[in-house]
Amino acid sequence: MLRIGIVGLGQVGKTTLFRILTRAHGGGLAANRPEAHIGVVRVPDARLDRLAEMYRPKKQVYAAIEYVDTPGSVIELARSGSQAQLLREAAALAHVVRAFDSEAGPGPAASVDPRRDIENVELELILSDLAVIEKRLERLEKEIKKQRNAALEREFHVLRACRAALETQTPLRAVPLSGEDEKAIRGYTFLSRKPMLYVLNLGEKDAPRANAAEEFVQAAGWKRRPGTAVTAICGQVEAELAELDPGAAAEFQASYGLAEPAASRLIRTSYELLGLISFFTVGEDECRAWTIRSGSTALEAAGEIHTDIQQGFIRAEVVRYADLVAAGSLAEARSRGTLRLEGKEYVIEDGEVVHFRHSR
Ligand SMILES: Nc1nc2c(ncn2[C@@H]2O[C@H](COP(=O)(O)OP(=O)(O)O)[C@@H](O)[C@H]2O)c(=O)[nH]1
Ligand SMILES: [Mg+2]
Repeated sequence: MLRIGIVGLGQVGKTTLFRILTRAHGGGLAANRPEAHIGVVRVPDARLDRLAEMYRPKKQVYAAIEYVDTPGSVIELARSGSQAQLLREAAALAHVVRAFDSEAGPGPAASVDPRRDIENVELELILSDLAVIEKRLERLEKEIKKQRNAALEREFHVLRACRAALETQTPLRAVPLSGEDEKAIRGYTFLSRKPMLYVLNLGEKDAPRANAAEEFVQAAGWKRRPGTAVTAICGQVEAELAELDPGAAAEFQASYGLAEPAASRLIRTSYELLGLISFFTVGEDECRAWTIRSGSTALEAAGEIHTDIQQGFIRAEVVRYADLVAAGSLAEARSRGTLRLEGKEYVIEDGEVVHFRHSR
């Protein structure tokens, strides 16, 4: 399962966010490590809810992501060899940035300055990657002198290009690499290459603006960088929301002018940032959302469900979510011609309902 690391300076609301996500979204602690908490969080999806209303299945299964709460400050983690592993294992990082006033500010820099905090953390990730690259380049140079080796030479050139970028303080996620080049350095799990979700943790008075993270971005004059996304949340308010039963929560939410819990939006944004989409399978036993990378083929999607379905793949019956809802059933969608038969190479789109025909 894909894992997202919740990182940030100390006392910015990382654990608060972790609790909100795991409590309000069907989460549970998947594992307990002394140094970290890992929680499985389901991806809210109104489309799946609607499909379940149609089919009344015995089971309804949402897509899920893992979040890991990291201790202390991400700066210490990045500097410490052993603890940096927590960061390396993550497919993406969610950087909680303090935008609320508090007595217990994050260390010596007690003032609220999201842009400064973002840049400090970015710099730390860049320095961490630079240290790894410097060491590796030294060794590679010697090895290449001893014997010609195309793979090592490719790695050498890619790392040199990466180093050049880092030296101008460009994070590696902003460096475009070909598929082959990306493969050559994938094993390093560079920290500045991980997709980054900035989570502005707003004060209570800004809670109604939590839907408008873009406004904050523009006000702060940030340039949008590749591989990043921004969302806002009010940790305090959301923590209270997560404690309430659904009816009271809806009222409380409305009183803050919020259309939906910011946590739902945050989870969806994480999902999009990772380039993930959902397709659905439906039936009386189970209605389920499956996670695939955008651009995946029908054959790859089949493999997500079961290798037997992939190996015995015959055809995929595909209908868009809205067309299925309009038709009311797969049979009716078929007679309306909105249900299509597709082959192995068909690229699945977000929200499609798929039924695999297979020979096993
Ligand atoms: N005022 C305010 N306080 C918050 C908010 N989010 C977290 N806090 C407080 O900030 C402190 C640190 O929060 P915590 O989640 O433990 O931060 P961590 O060190 O990053 O894990 C706690 O006292 C929280 O109650 C918020 O949105 N507004
Ligand atoms: Mg904490």
